Amino acid sequence: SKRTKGVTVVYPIVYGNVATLLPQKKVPDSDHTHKWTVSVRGINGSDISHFVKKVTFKLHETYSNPQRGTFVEQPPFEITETGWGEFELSIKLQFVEPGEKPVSLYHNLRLHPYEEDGSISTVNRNKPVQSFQYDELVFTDPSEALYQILTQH
Ligand code: SLL
Repeated sequence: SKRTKGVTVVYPIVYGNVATLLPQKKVPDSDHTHKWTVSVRGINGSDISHFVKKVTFKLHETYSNPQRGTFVEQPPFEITETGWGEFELSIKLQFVEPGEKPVSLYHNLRLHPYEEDGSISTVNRNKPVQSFQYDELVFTDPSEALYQILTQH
């Protein structure tokens, strides 16, 4: 639909991961040590599907092809995998208005409980690890339809 003029809408989001240590030998014939979930949400876990149509999670090249670029078209926008290492993944958001440019976010997947000096904590080894960041999506002159969607929630 028609674009607004001179309008900026800022929408707060939270994205990141939780990770837990797998019980040993949980994934047969693999060296996977952790189970993790990467997600993107609104503040306080709120749903963003009123304006987000599709989220594509792009994983490290050590993941096999079908898993490497996984897209999600329904909330919750998250994926759960197992693995052995940390890496930077991208999270691409596509919006319900096709004219609105996709936005890519980058997250460093975290599996290990780090101490302040950067070493891996052994005492906290069995506790779930969380790494989330707050960010803002900035829409400049969104379509009038998207403007309505973003501001009526
Ligand atoms: C590292 N630079 O060496 C990082 C890369 C990649 C982690 C970590 C693959 C799992 C699978 C996986 O966990 N990759 O093979 O399905 O630490």
